[in-house]
Amino acid sequence: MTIERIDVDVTSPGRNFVTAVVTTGDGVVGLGDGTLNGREFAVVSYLRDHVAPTLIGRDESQIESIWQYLYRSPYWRRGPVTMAAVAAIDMALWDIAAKKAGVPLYKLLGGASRTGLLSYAHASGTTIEKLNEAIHGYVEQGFRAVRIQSGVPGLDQIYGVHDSAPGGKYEYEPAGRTETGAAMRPAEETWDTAAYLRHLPSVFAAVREEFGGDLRILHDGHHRMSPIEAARLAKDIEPYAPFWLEDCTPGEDQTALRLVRHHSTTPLAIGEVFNSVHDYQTLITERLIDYVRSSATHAGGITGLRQIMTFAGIYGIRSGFHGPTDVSPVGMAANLHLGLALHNFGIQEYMPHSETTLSVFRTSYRFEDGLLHPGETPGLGVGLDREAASRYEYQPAYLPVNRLRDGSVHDW
Ligand code: GCO
Ligand code: MG
Repeated sequence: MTIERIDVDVTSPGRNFVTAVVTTGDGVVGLGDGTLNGREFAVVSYLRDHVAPTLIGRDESQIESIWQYLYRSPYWRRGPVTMAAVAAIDMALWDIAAKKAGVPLYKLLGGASRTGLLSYAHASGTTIEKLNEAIHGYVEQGFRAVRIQSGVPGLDQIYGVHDSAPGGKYEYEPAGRTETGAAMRPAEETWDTAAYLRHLPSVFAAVREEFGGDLRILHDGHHRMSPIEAARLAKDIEPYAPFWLEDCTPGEDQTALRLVRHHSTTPLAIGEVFNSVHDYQTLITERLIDYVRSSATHAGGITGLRQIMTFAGIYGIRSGFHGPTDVSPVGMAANLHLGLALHNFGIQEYMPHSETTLSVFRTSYRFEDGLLHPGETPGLGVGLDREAASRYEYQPAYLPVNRLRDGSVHDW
């Protein structure tokens, strides 16, 4: 059969999502996530104006060939916008292939290599006490791994930190905006790396003391440190046996991690802003990381992410796929099907979507006893209620900007 039409849906049930809806001549519909937080319409235009017209009438079962065509034919390769668009189409084609085969997608990717995917939750608190309270909540829900982010004395709002109501849902969403007259800008935060480096080891110490050695604890440095600062942090938290330290330096400088590795055995994870296997070349061949942080949504879909994981597998590097709420339920399902099938799976980030989001995207994945499972529905197992989706109009929103105390722009 062939691709008959490609629609690109934009909806904002709680936050913005971009979804490619691919329909074949025999009426099978596949979904693909192309959400790029804060740059959604760049992907929409790439898909609508430049990709969709070239694919009508193509054999939808030629997934690899179409991936290579979209990657190589425009001449301009890689980049987050391009690769999110490639991802949206690739996921939709895999969804169609598995629906036609009548099997959950993981069965086309090699079948289940495990019973479920170890997952980590986001725990945070403005103080160590509130953080510990949040961790207790997740442990009670069955999580065996948590990411810990804590407030830093002297700094106001910072990345990843939010107090949730005791027992309540964690719905931290950094994308927003400020409006003054005609101007619409991202919010601004103030950052001080020295204050953070002084405080964080005490957070790790307190969490280990409260929860003992079994709980896996992770932390996201969110690109803010220089290589030598990151080396110091990795060394200072090493006694508390972190599961990983994520994005300790800005990812585009692959060689920065040599210095961090040189000083510490803290496992490192990087790559949520990467979009191709080439972004990982040095990191993988020099064994500078332990976990790949890409998502199917931002790394060219299942085909792109699988390339990365095949390469990483040769070096014993495992997956830790990106799963924040700006990866849609469709993108999350793609991560889960691939993760279940991969040999070198490590852990999966799990930030549950809001009830509003889940009233539009109907999922069949499940979380039980600390493990996620993609479910047995044929395809990706996610349905999009397009009628409900059309009621949630796009809301312009941007990730915050970070400034040092003297006003200079810093990495957020
Ligand atoms: C994570 C990420 C996210 C990003 C977000 C940006 O580890 O989950 O760092 O929280 O900030 O995906 O859109
Ligand atoms: Mg991160």
